[in-house]
Amino acid sequence: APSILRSGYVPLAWRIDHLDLHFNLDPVATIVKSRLRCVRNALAPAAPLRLFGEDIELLDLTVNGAQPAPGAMTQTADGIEIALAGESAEIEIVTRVNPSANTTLSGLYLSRGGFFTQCEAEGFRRISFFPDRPDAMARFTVTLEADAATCPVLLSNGNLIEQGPLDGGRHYARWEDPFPKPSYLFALVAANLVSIERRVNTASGREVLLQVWVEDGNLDRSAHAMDSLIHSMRWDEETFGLELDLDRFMIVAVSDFNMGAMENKGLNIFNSKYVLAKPDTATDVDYENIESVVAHEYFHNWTGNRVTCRDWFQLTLKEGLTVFRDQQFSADMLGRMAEAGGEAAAASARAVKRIDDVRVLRTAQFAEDAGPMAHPIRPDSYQEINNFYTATVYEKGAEVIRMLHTLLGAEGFRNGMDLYFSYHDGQAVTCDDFVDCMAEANGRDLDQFMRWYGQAGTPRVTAQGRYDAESRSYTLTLTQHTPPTPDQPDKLPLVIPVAVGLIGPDGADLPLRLQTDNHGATTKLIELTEAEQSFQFTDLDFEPVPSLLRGFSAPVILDLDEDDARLAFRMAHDSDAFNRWDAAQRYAERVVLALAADAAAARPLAVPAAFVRAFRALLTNDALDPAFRAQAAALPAEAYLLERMAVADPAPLRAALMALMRELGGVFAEEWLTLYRKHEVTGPYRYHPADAGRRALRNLALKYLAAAGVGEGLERAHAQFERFDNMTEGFGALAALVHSANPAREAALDAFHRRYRDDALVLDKWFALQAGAWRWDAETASVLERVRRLMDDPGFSIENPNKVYALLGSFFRANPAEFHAPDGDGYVFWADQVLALDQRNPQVASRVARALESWRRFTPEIRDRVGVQLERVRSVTGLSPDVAEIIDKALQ
Ligand code: DPP
Ligand code: ZN
Repeated sequence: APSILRSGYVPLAWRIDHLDLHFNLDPVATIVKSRLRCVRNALAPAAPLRLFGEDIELLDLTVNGAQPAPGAMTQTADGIEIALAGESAEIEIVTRVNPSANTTLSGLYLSRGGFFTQCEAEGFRRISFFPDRPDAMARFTVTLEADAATCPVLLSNGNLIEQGPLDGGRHYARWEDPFPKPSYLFALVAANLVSIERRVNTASGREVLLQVWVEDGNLDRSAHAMDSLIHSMRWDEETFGLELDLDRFMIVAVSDFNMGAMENKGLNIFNSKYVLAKPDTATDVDYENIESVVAHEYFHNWTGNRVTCRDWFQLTLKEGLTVFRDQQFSADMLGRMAEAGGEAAAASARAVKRIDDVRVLRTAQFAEDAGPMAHPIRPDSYQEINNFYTATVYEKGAEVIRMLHTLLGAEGFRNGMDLYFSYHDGQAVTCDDFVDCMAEANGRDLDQFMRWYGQAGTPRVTAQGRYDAESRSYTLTLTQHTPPTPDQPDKLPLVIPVAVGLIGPDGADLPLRLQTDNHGATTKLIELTEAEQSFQFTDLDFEPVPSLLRGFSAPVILDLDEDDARLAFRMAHDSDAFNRWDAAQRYAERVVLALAADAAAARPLAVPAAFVRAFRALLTNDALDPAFRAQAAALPAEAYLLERMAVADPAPLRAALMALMRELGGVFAEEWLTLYRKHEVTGPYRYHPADAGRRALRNLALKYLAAAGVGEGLERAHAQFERFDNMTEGFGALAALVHSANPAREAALDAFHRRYRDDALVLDKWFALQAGAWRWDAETASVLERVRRLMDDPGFSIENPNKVYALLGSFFRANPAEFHAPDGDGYVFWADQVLALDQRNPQVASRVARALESWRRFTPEIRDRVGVQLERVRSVTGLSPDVAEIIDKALQ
């Protein structure tokens, strides 16, 4: 497929100032009538009106009430063009679409008998012919007609202005959205749903109606989403002075959805996974995710909807910024809840949230940035925009915004945001427009900073320190280098904010004195802007231990030449919770990779005694918050470690991880059991970081104990599984049992299935757990065999994205040792599934396809086998552009 270039942007020749849509909804033949009022754009080169359309049938089209003149209308590869005379025109279009045949879940489709839409990025063209690009902003009026019995609820964007019955058992509703918006923010829902409602006042005293719509029977799972919505509204009012601008705001849960959720104006449509929660079906992590996704979509109302993207290359303008906003919100919420336990508890809750975010970044985004799909947060080209809803655009994009926040301070950042809305409210703009506002509001030159938007690849920062006893000074030399990425061989130095601390021999932070700044604070932000720079700290009586990049102040890989003793020291003393965790992870990584090298060379695996001592110190330090201890005592993710191996080799890595889990579980059996007893949570379930932290630590204890086969640990896991009343404990116990050689795990999996066989969301956990399971004994059948068998389970459906991600996604991404089993059967299975999915749903197929994009990092044996399957997929005719782009780039 041809690439679309960022440099190819041309402004719209015709603006659409109003769009009137009328839907006669029918499962197989929905009739869509649209009336567009077009106005010539005097600022753009003259051109015909260009309307995109895909998989829809054009029944009729008139221009100003008449058939277009002969030759005025032409068919193009992706729609139609109409030559228009004069300064304005009214176009009326009638199309027919078949929602029941739409398996792509993009455009108008059916889910469990209801009608739903998903239009971002380019789904609207699958509904009606339209200038379906984000800079075409129009005022929408929408009329829905549907069968009253099967679709009693009719929703669209904005305000409900009229509704009533029609002949033949049908009814209608008319909605009007007062704010101009691009077509990707259009939505409709016509289904049999029920809602919980709240009326609340905005900061300025306007009463607004909030609704969460779910299927009958799920009302008892919607309260948390509603609470999260109200918290999000309050937070945006307090933090950014941004208020809800509509009279009503709706969230709708749907079971079949490609992504997490969608911020359609006033009518957010959510994957039900990010709405529904009650204690016995949702874990603490589910509760946290729901809160943050509800916030994310709500925050888009300003950062995305009121001010939107000029073109899709600017996607990070709304996504990076909105992810940053939801991360800040969650940190504030968790910190606020934890405050009851004191200031330290609040700080720890915030740090744990930061650790979670960075884990995701380092695992998913760093890998992407080092592979064939590497792209800047603002890409220069794409073949299929759906492939660019990536960890880079979202998570690295959020880190770039965070760096602006760090460099400018909270107040400076807020001033920049205020200026951004004052200049651009109601517009479709670019990333430059945003950064320009930050620069102007703060009187700061951000030209060099803009390189973060244009350069792909994870920068590597190397630090070297030199202490001079005579001058009592410490010189820190930092260098930066960004490796080449596809199409970008050479990189320029970036602006990298580095938060620095220096630790004295007693473990306490030292006051920092730099020539340029003599405040004596214990953490100082320095700005690395050149390829190499030195910073001199003075008044130091001892050689300090540096703690760099505190709070993960920039999305870089930090290469620090630290010996084991220094890592153990920082693991015990670093006052920055993030860096303390990071020291533990670095130490564990070093140990695991050394064990993996031993395993590869068939040497015996022995865990170094110094690491065991450092681990004990961490485990038994009761001054540390349980949530933090759970984070620091968990081994780095297998996928992350694979990425850190010089040549990725899953089998010895798995052997190393198993050996380490067994060792740490066995050696510290008493410590784990003590922690388990001590941190029991009593009373009814509540979603609260203090309780969640204790449950996380206890579940981790069970996991280590089960891995080591400690009898009492397995008994505890069984007991917890037998009488759980919340999913965090129930699933934690089940996961521990599955994470062991204990034969009773099968009975536990069956019992769990019996209890939840009719609960789609809980069943997803059951599928994912088995697909991601390790094999603790040689007799167990291969996980591939199990995955194949589970595809026949009545609860599985290849048509439902959540099921595909739970079963196939977990196997391909979270179980490298089993997926990459030496027989190579995993790759044949992968290719079969990609090809089968591509027939139905290219977006889901492409996500699954991406599981092998980094194949060149693996051993020659693996590369040979994967290469054959990649070629096999590539040779199939009729691949979607989505999958074709991924496979092409992987093979380049
Ligand atoms: N725009 C959506 C979101 O990130 C993705 N479809 O919220
Ligand atoms: Zn978003």
